[in-house]
Amino acid sequence: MKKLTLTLAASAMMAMPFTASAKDSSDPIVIPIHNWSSQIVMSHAVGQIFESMGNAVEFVTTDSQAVYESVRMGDVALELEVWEGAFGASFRAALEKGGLHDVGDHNAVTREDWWYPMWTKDACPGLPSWEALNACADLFKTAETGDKGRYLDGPVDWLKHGKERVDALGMDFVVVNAGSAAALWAEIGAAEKDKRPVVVFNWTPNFAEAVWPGEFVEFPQWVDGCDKDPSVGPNPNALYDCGNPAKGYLKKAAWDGMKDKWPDAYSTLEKISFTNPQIAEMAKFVDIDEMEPEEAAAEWLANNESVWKAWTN
Ligand code: TMO
Repeated sequence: MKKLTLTLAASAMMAMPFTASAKDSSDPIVIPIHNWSSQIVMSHAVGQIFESMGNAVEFVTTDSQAVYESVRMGDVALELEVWEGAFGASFRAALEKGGLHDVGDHNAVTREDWWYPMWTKDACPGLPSWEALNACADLFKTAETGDKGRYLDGPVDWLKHGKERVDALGMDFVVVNAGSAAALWAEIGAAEKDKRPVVVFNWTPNFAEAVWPGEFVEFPQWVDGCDKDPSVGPNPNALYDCGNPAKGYLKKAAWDGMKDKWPDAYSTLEKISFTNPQIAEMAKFVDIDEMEPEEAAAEWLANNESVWKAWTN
């Protein structure tokens, strides 16, 4: 009797490898959360997808650069939004050390850079060139920045190197770091009333493009090495004398151990791919509709079952 059971179990197992894979660990899959809305909502959406497959999930708020070290060490299992412009350097550094890998790109094109709402161009018609912006620096003067223009950069952990760029290109701007993404939207919103010229850090895909028509400032085109080799870019003696990539990637990354520990979840992660409009909508649910991230994620999943169900089998 015992022997028969074993034989049945063995034959059942032999029939399985190409259908259901090995069972995922019951340990929670730890997903890192950062400080911009699409990443937070996407992380909850993917967490809810994993839960629908029977996995346990935990969220932890982490620094958006240090997270690559956390993924590499297996302290968190994955990262869902590796933006080339902001995180390419930290991601590549962690890849070289080993312990994490590239799980493929979302079907999205990203850009992160200096940006202005369209009314700014009425006051400075030579835009979007950075030289024209610089010639209009007076328009952006504030009490805080004296005789220089004010550029509101992202929170420091996004490492946009705005100050280095201003120095490298000899611009008449002072770089101020926003305390949060919300401070960027508040700056644009406040300027909108009297159509005051402003230039702030922004990115796409994001909800903002549906609210405020605008453009990115065109800096010297990004070339590989601009952040590593001073001779690359127009200033032979400086790093960061280029814009960010204008057609950047958006990648997924995972801890090397994820595949063995949670093979079903890993196989879903491989298939996950969000588009620009889907990512912008996730941000909109929070930044315009004022939903909580968990709620926004649930709403997105409820509206898009045919998209994500296909990733789970
Ligand atoms: C990393 N971010 C999308 C905020 O530029």
